[in-house]
Amino acid sequence: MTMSPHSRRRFLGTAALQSASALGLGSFMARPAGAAEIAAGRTLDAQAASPSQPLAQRAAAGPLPVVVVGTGYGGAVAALRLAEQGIPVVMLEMGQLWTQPASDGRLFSKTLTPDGRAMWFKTKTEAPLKTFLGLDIINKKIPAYAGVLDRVHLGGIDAYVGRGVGGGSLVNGGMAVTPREQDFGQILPGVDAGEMYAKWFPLANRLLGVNQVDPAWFEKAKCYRYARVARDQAQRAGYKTAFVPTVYDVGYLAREDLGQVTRSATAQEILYGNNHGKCSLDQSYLADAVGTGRVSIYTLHEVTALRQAAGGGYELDVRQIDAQGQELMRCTVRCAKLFLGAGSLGTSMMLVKARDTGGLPRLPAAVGAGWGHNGNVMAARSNPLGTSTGAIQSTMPVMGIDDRDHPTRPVFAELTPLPTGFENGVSMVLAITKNPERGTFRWDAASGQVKLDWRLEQNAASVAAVRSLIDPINRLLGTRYRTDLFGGGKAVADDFCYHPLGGCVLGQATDLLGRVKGHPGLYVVDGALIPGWTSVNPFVTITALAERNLHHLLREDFGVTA
Ligand code: FAE
Repeated sequence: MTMSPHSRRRFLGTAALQSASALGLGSFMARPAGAAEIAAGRTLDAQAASPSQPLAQRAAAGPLPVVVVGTGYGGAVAALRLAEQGIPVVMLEMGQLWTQPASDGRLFSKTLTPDGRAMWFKTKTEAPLKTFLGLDIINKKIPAYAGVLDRVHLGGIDAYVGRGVGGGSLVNGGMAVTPREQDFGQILPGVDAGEMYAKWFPLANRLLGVNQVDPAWFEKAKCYRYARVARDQAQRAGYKTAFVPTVYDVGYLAREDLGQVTRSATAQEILYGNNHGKCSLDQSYLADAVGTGRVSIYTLHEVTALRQAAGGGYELDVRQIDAQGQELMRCTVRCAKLFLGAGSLGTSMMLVKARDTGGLPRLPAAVGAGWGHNGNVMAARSNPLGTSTGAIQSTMPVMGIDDRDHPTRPVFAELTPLPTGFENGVSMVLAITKNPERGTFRWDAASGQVKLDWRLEQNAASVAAVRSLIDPINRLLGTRYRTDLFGGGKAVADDFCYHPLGGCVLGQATDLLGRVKGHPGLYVVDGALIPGWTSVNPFVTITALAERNLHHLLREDFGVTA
């Protein structure tokens, strides 16, 4: 058997990520293996992962060349591209590795019977839907544990984020949408669109494993009845619709629909993790990164503070916990170069704290500014009596109402399921609207925390936009908004978002490659760079931008010549 260098690396990295979890390693890297071993399939045993030296020991030996904080999209791209140039990388991730089933045979808990794996140290789940028919039957009590989904309360709005090796890729809806080229200039002014669409978007799509359902299959799939119903209604109201690409394996999904494989998307799984079918980052970029043999990942290691190191580079205070939240260790790590990939919230909050409490006092005022939520709002409608939306609904949306050409309120509204497992007659959307409002993170000395200045009223433009899209459908069909789902009688859910973006905006807090202004060796690589809106779901853009930035940074700051 011969393997290309890329498949060999992916194979080795996947094996290491799986066996690290089986061995219960909180820090690990791939054991370098010879081609003969790989060809013989012998790396898929428990030896494929080697425990990394404990972080405190490693830190005591001197400064590390590169630390990457966070293992989401931006962090994963940075780790892969640095490591394949021969640079050793330490990744610090506050969440767990999710690659080995627990004693019930599952990686993640079931959506309708969640346990501690569902959420990050909550004692009750906090799902986007609060009630059904006004009844408090959705959220369940769970033990506090280092689970995979967090809902961060930011005052005027809550934001959902993923916690674990793979960040948001572990919990997201897999919608992998490249923005239209004609919108790109408004999203990331200053970035060469020609280069992005010729090189970095195609590369990101390929490595993320983006695929699309076969339109003919979609027309007959049981699990997309809900989407066909909503699409047909939208088209009758005069709207355009479009297929939405996904990182869920559409071949697997087709077999689920036929009942041939273990169900995941068709068994309500999404927010608390998919046990099958989805190509999360631990199966793509992170597997490739770990497969280089140069990337160590330290899980349940949270960075709590940053500062300038005497004599150059950066110092990080790190806290290690166990999965029950018990503190195991604290240490300080020094590094020459620091890549922040902790997500819009994580990266922005870390930097604002560092600026305003003296760790990095010269950080620009633009750090913490320009936060937005991609105009995310959800809304649901009833359907005419007797309309079947299907008892089994795929959680992976693959169709959207495309009203991005509207002159005053562009909207892309993905048709999302309400996967209760029984006929519920609801049609729901996750809308991405263009909302000009922005929030700012600031240090609050009284609470000793970073807060986001964002008021609920700042969502008014998004609520108005989605209502203006859906009202005509309701008028046409004689249907109504469902006000029994989001709490407080709301027709449009405007108090949470899935797409926090910005806080360290490209070209404002950083230069046009993500270098933090005035701080050599400090880089932002994640959604914090995106100025609050991407016109579509953001992870493809975050990944492609990170690919572009790393390509140029390696040449300009790391002396890579090829
Ligand atoms: P992210 O993926 O959030 O990764 C950051 C990582 O850093 C996480 O693993 C954190 O645990 C870790 N971290 C944070 N702070 C620290 C610290 N102090 N120390 C150590 N580690 C830390 O960042 N986007 C789409 O494009 N399509 C979708 O269908 C979609 N659906 C979504 C559904 C849900 C429920 C959620 C939560 C998000 C969804 N998103 C979707 C958004 C998408 O997942 C998100 O934009 C990206 O994950 C952001 O990528 P980043 O690299 O910025």
